[in-house]
Amino acid sequence: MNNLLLLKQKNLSQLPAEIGRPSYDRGQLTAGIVHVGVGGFHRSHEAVYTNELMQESGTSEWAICGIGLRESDRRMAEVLRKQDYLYTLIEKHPDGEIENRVIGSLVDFVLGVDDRSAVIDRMAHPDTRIVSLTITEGGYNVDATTGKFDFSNPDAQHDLENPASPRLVFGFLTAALRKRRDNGLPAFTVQSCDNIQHNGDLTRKILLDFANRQDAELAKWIEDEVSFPNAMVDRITPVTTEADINYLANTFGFHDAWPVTCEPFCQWVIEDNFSNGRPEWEKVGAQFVSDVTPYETMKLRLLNAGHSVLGILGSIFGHETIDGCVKDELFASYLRTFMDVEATPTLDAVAGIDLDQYKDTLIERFGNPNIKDRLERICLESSSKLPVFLIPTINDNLERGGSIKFAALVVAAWCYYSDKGVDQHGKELEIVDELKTLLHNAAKETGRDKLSFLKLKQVFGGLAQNHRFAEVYIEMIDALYANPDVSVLMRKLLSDS
Ligand code: CS2
Repeated sequence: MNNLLLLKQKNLSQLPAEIGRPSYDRGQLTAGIVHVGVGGFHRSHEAVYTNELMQESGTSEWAICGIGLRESDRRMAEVLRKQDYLYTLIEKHPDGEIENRVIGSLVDFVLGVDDRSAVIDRMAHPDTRIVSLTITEGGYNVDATTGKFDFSNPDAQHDLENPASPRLVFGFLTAALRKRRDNGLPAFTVQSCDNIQHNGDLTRKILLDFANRQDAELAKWIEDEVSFPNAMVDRITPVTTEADINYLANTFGFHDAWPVTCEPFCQWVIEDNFSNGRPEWEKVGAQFVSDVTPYETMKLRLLNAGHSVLGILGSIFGHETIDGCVKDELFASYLRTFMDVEATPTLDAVAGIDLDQYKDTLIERFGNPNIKDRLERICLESSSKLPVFLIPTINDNLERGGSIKFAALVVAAWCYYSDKGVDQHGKELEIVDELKTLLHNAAKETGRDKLSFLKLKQVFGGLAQNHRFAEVYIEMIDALYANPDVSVLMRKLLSDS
């Protein structure tokens, strides 16, 4: 590694010609966007759209300052600082073609655990016009039973008592907005980029709940001045591996400690509702619409739920990646049937989109053999994903008398997975979930009470009380606990349908 060129601003001109790089002057940029949660997805999506825009139009006011609020963000902060905030985007096509380019839209990074007031100052800076978020589905601190801000979280109590040194993103947003108001600055837009239905509306509601408890007058100002556009975001971005780092080193002779790998497909549909200006992302492929609802429902219920179907069933079966699942005919046909029979009937028509074609494309995207999207990533934090991706489809089908069995098997398999923590061959599954212990404790009671897992209200709401669902679910539980080879049940459901 010693003789490798390091990815840095001063070395950009020495990179091999086939590596794309910023042609704009990074020294002239100001950070109009402050982004909380700089992981793979932000770096394959918003940062890329913004990079393309700067490349195309020469705009200089919308560079991005990254923010990390957790100790686990320290490595990203360090890597980016060493690389002048540059990183490589490795776009992998299904035919084996790979396009590489260095992205230059990130220009700074503030690590909140080291300096909380620096985060507030950055958000309150006159240059900042948008604060965007990828804090994951679980990061919104929603109390699942009330749908409101969860004040029982100890960090929320801390934030109420220590407004100048908060821990949760909502504490930071409140403190920064207070500072802007007091300094006579316009509010920024808060732009969620997470996979949540009406992500902007939810962010608004949760932030107002919190701000109201702290300072009702400020909450009123936020209500009047801050925009929260809803958006649908999409680009499959697997976890970066050593192999990605080695690929750049071995093929092109430079060292990037944390590149991002992704598929070529990319989509961003945004409601055009910004309080303090916005980049012209439509010039580089984003779509601005007045109502994003049908797009987000389509994506959450087909793509994200499709991932969860494969992730949970595939994990128990012993598959390792999404492309591995869709190469297996049984899994591919189960996925398509779930989409056609259970998810699609709950969707509204989407202007300009043919749903059959959308599903075909999804299956092609999932099958991209060069995107090794591991099922561990898909199953990560299932307890905050399934309530958004899958359970609304079940509830809609219960209401409309539609099919529920394909989704019910996923829930039953999730119970088995949480209970045993191994696949059908006894191989350990690494479960990473905020509610891991709760899920495990409920699932392991299944022998005594077949509905114990389903009774977890914070995940399933009132599903256990629904007789039709409970009956189908119990049938699946019985079958799965008798024989954990999930493919037998999958085959049976497909042949019955
Ligand atoms: C995945 C998403 O987290 C998940 O379970 O479904 O990360 C998915 O890859 C992205 O939303 C694609 O846009």
